Amino acid sequence: MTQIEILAPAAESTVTAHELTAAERNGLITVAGRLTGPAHPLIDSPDWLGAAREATSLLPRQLLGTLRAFRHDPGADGVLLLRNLPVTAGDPLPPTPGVPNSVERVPTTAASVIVSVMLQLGEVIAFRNEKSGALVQNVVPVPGKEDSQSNAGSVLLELHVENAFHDNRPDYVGLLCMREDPTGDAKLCTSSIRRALPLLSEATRRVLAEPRFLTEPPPSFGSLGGVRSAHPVLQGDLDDPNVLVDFAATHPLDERAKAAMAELREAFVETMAAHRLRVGDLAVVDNRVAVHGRTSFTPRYDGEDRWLERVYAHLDNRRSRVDRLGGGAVLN
Ligand SMILES: O=C(O)CCC(=O)C(=O)O
Ligand SMILES: [Fe+2]
Repeated sequence: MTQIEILAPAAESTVTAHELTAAERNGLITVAGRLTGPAHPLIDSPDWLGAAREATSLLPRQLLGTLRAFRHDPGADGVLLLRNLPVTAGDPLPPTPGVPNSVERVPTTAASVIVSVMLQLGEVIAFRNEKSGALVQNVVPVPGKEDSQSNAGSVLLELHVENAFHDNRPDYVGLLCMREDPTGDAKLCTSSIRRALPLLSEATRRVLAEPRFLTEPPPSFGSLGGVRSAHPVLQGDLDDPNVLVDFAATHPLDERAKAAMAELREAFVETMAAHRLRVGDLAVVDNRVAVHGRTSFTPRYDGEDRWLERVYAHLDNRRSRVDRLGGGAVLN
């Protein structure tokens, strides 16, 4: 889409949040304690990920139940909002990183928490051509990148399925708030196809279910992104389909397909939930059922800007084996 309209969410999120009790929060600090500290290997090493896989079964019982239920059915919104997660073990948070492609290599409380939670949903993965293949990535505004359609930008980030072009895109995207946007303007926006579908005409649904769309890889993937073939935007059972679209990277192949995509975007905007994430909020987006984006905001680059940590997970490690060199967690 060439013309990017304003995402102007009417109200705060109506997505049900699961707030951890003080005891559950302490339970998470204990789990993170098993994975943090100078004696531990770096996050991207097989040893650390193995330790995190062992630690994940020690998460508080109720949280395990909530995650299992979400995996079974992501609900009408396709988003799970967890609140009151620890992001430090009491020590002060460092300044928000302000450099391109910033990632977390040393296991911190926050990194241990988000990885332990995401490991309950699937296998934690990353992409070699994105943020150097690091499993825990920082989502921060970067000077000079203001206008980019990436998470380093601060202009409106269009609604998208994460890595929509990739055959083995993540099934879940976890975004943990480390520091709130001091201006309050930056909001994670999510829309689900389950809420949008009833707003679409029968004819539009049929067009969206045909292979009349092409999705480009982001420039960072270079030639390894490969040439992808035309795909439908709605996939599977048309009564409850999966969605595959990125409104900044998916191109309709004809006029009718273009109109159908525009109608879909309108339906998404109408049914959108906007989340002003607070410290310790973890939004998990089901990347088959929901799209996400972000409103525009004005960074200050003073170390106090909005800061999220992001981790991907997917469900079928065998399905993706062909893309994971050596059987590791990083996909080509
Ligand atoms: O900044 C946000 O709220 C979302 C950014 C995003 O789409 C991402 O990191 O995948
Ligand atoms: Fe995203």
